[in-house]
Amino acid sequence: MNIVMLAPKLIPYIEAIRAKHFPKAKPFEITGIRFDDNAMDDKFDDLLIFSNQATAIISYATTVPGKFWVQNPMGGNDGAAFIVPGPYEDSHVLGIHLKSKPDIAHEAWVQCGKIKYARDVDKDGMIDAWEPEKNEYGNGLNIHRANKYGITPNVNKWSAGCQVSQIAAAHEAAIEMHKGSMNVKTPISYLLTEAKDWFEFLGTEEVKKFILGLVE
Ligand SMILES: [Ca+2]
Ligand SMILES: [Ca+2]
Repeated sequence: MNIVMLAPKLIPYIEAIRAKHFPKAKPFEITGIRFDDNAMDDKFDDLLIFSNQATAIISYATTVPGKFWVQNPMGGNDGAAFIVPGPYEDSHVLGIHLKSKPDIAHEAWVQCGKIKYARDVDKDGMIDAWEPEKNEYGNGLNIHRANKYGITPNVNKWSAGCQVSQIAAAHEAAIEMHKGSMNVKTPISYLLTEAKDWFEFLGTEEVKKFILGLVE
């Protein structure tokens, strides 16, 4: 299936929002937008934007874990990990997601820097104010795809805290974009935003509608 959403007109907005957090732009960047903090619906209702200076690839995605891992935290942890919105400089590098599981393993962006996250200790699928944030390294909060082909309907087990693209073709196209834009051994910087962060740049509160409206 070939459903890759390209939005070159999004580039000035991405540059503006990223310039608030990063001193220098990189030739390839990943920006997430969390629209819905609630993990219990198992929906790919967030967006991941992969961009170089010329164009952006948009994929429907999740930036929160799926219900299964909320209720059954991975590795005996007290709650599923939710990345805290914010800028993460040199946070990911191109590599293999879940190298140890050949049936799932695939090329993706693996965590190589510090990423702040919170654990959903009461397992309600949301991060509450009392659930403390951590600042940790090497926790495998990767940026990868769901099913190898097509469009995966629900999050299910695909995210225990990773940022996951719903559209396989968009993930593949983004990897090609990365390889064509810069040395893939150099880490890239992930920025996780929320819809409200975009209001001042877009001039509308209908952030998702506006961004998808830029797709060519
Ligand atoms: Ca959701
Ligand atoms: Ca909670």
